[in-house]
Amino acid sequence: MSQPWWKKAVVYQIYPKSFNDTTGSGTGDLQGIIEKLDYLKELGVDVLWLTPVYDSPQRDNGYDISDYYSIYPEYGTMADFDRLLTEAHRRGLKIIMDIVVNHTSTAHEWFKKSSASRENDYRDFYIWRDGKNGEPPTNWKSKFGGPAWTYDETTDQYYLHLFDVTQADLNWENEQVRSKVYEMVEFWLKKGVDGFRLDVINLISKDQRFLDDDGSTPPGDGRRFYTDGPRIHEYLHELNQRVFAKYEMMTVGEMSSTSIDNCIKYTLPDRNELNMTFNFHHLKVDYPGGEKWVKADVDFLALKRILSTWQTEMNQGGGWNALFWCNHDQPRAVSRFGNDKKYHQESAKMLATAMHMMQGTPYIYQGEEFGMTNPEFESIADYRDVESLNIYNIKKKEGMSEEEILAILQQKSRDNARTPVQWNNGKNAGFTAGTPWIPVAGNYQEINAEHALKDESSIFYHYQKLIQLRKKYDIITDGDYQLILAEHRDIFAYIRSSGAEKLLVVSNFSAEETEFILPENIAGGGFIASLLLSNYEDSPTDIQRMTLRPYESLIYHLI
Ligand code: TEU
Repeated sequence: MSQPWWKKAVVYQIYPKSFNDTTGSGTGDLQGIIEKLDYLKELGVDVLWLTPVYDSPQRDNGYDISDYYSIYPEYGTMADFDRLLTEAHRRGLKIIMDIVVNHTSTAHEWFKKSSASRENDYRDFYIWRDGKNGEPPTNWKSKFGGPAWTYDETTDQYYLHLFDVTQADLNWENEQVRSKVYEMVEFWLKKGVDGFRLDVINLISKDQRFLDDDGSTPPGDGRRFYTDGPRIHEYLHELNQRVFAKYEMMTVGEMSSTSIDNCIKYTLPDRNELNMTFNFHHLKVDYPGGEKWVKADVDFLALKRILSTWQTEMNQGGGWNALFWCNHDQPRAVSRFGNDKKYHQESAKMLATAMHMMQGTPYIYQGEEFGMTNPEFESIADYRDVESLNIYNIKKKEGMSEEEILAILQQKSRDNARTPVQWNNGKNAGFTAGTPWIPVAGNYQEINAEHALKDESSIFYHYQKLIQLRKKYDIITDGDYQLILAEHRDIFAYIRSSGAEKLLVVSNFSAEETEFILPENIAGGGFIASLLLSNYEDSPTDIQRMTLRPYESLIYHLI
């Protein structure tokens, strides 16, 4: 069965600000990406996802766009972008852009006009409402802390911002807004980009009654009262039919606090909305009661249950998952789910195997391919992220000690994934000749790309092999998924099956040895098992009963 190309593709996410600086500005740039294209080709990825490179005041590192049609000057020029696209395509690499159309920066021309008076052509480009007895229109909270409405004295109304106060939500009810967005999307497609990651796209439709949050949202589900809104599927289908349908391209929607039913609807091919979705439920298993800003351990059984539910239900529903452990908003995977000290290599490889052998399109976040870790910053002066700095100030006001807040940020801050890519053991890890916009992690002399490339047993080459397996075995793309040993407290194991062919993927998520016994209903299958990949040199070949070493992770082909 011929599958669309993006079902066999592997995507590499680039956060340009921290990727590679060629000017000495301390900020990464587009030329810096061009200089690493051969490295990415060597890894074997197919698509590069660039987080926003448009002009922006950089309050939220580009997710606050002030001009969709120009490049943020520190990253380079439109000519640099065109050259990057050409050089990537020349190497058979596709590029998808990050579009942020739930909101713009308040520095965008549209917002400047909209906020100038109550009566103008742009007023309804954003969401303005009267206050209630001197209070905001609803009790909604910004994702970055504080109220989601800000009062504007000039026009004596509040505007909505689900994120930072400088990120004003667009009013998608306004057909003019939708037309402007579709026009912009097509501008980039006509330049030759190969698709888009759509930022918090399930927030663009708001229930026009603007009801208060009544607290009924189940913990851990974040903001269900304003996600997957009443017209979301209508808007995505319109965007698809007006623009996407005319191009051979790929789309992935970032879905904040969403549901499986909606993600099946977003990605069912004949609904013509999106190709795949990111959901974050598996990345909230260390949010006790849904609360992110506390130090907490990972709930491993919940992690396995959630990953498996999304595998089976999206597969049965005809949907398609984006697979990922980390991105620019999440802590580094090996620090969060693995062991970034004693078992750094073994656990980073284990996480890669566990994620990449599932059904979906895998995403590798810059530096993940050689095991970059959380930086363990010890001072608030090292942090840059607007969300983290807001939370720091809020917790301080609430009386939390500096030490406790810093311990929480060390574990949960988005800056954990935003430190400069560690290219080598030279000054600033080879990221910049200048002063990096954010400190480099202290372990760059041991953990860097150059060192990984010289070590044939490195994490880099483990990722390279996983990508090669995906190209070779259709079962990874098409096979069904079945979790086994669901209650095992250390092992995450699953079976992929396609007819008589199976893959057995077994991962020890603990730092202790543990016993693996193949379940009866599989053991008697009369198959021959061949080991396809391991993260240890001498792994067992008899799969009936195995003693797994710390973070040992194995892929067997059963046929
Ligand atoms: O992220 C959406 C979002 O909710 C993030 O804030 C993230 O899930 C949260 O911080 C985890 O606690 C997207 C972008 O990926 C993020 O970088 C932007 O800050 C945000 O939207 C606003 O555009």
